[in-house]
Amino acid sequence: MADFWKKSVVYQIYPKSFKDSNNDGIGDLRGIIEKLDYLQELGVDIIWLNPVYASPQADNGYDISDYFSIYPPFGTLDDMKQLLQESHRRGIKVMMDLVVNHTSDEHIWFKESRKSRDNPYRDFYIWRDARGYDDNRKPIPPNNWGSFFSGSAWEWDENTEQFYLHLFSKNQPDLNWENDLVRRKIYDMMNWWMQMGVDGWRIDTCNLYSKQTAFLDFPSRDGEKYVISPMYARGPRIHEFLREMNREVFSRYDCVTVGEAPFTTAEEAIIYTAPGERKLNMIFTFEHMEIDSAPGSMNGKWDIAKLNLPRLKKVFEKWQKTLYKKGWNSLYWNNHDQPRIVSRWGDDGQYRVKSAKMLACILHLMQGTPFIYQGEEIGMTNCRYNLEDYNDIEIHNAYREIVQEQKTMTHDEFMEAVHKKGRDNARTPFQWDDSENAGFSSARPWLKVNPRYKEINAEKDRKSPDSIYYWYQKLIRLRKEMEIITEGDFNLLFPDDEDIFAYMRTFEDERLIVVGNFSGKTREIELDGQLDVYEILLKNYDERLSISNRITVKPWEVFALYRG
Ligand code: TEU
Ligand code: CA
Repeated sequence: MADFWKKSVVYQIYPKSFKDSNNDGIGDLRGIIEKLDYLQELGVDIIWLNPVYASPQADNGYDISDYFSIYPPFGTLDDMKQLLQESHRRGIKVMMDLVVNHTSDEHIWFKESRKSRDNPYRDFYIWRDARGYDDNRKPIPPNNWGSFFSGSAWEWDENTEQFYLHLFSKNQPDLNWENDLVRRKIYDMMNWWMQMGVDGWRIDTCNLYSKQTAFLDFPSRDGEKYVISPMYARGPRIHEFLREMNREVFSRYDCVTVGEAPFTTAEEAIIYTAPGERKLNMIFTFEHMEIDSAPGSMNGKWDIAKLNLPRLKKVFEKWQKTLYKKGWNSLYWNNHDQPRIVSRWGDDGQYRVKSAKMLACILHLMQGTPFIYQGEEIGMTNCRYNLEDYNDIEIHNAYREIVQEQKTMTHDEFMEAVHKKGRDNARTPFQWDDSENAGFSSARPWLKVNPRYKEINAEKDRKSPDSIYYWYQKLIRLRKEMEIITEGDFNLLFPDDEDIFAYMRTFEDERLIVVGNFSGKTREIELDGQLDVYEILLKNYDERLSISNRITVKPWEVFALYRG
């Protein structure tokens, strides 16, 4: 069915933390199969699986050593085939995670490539000579490019006396997309998975493949030794490559694609997602997720700014209006790289349920395809662990660089930032019930369970009609029932209000007004129009909501008014 993804809701599963079926402390494919009924009852249409391929797990699967086999603790190819079969039997499609900007350094291609300068696989990766040598005869990297995981984007290989490029960790060498054979092998691999029955792709760092092949320094700020530049995402051939990927793979199937596109603006998103461009169906933007990073800080995401709601609203307004009738938005608050939204911009204390519902409603009633990250539907929260409890390479590399080397943050300051923004906030085991390890496993999990699992778990939510779970179930259903949600336009209300996020959707004679309070304050608002013809579609307070032009909005309250 054309554009099925426009009325779909995607549920993102981080397999390592979803359900452990064989009690080794690691989530697995059979655990996901066990929970497909749960997902079917929630009403999700598509599952996005984070990488399940063979991997040494340096970056939890984003370092792939074999694209044609499953990471053994997750299961086997037969388990994957059964997961596809069982999902399809329930009317649920499955997207795989495509990680082809880089492989693991344990991939056979890289093992060969690093053997010698004239190895047939040498040109599968990006090798460059040292720019020179310092006084201690230490080789100097070819340029000042920085890794997203701290330090230089170049790693010296003693054996062949050259550097190789890695925009992420040194265990994730970048593939050379200029090499036609590399691209051919990637497309063949993708078609192999599509032939198995995979329904689409979440494309990791989809806009980083094309490099600035002159490999010149990027402009740097004072004291900035390594630069992570937006020019990473503006390589000269990126659109050619994505169009080629569409021609060689996507165009042959009725599939859904979403590209993770760091640095991309709303205007550029049209070039990635306009149907006529024949590239991707939608992209993940990072712009709204960077609102609470102090601008221009040398400590990047770890320098946290307070949420500026007017700025957040303007970002959403820009993406809604720019892509309207031109492209398509993905809609997300959470994923495996982001902290839990109810802790980040809601209230994970006394107003946890109300604020989680408010956040969900504001997101899901906009135009685009919503992505629910596992645990979001039951209001899972951030965790506060000690440094040694964390597993994430991004956290540990940043600690070494920021606290131990640059000393631009103290241990306590950095730990406070990890508790607020660390990726492992999203990666703690799913909280199924209040039994040991939250019902995730009877073995010690690979990452500690969030201690709040006794209070926050799926079993408890499914027993309570007013739970966040059933709120999400209703939002998912409304998307299928109400054309205004998928087709309507978007107009922001009260743009400068620092507490209230409100907007109007219009579709033919239909109107939808959504009002959310992003604060613990009680506020008064004035709504224009003849409100007595509106019905209350959703509200997160039990008390009767009297609809008039002057409305009192309670702490973390959200309501949606509809006129047919
Ligand atoms: O993330 C790409 C990316 O930009 C992130 O590294 C982001 O900058 C960072 O996580 C913000 O904290 C993708 C995957 O989603 C991520 O899990 C992988 O680590 C990364 O690519 C490398 O494959
Ligand atoms: Ca397991």
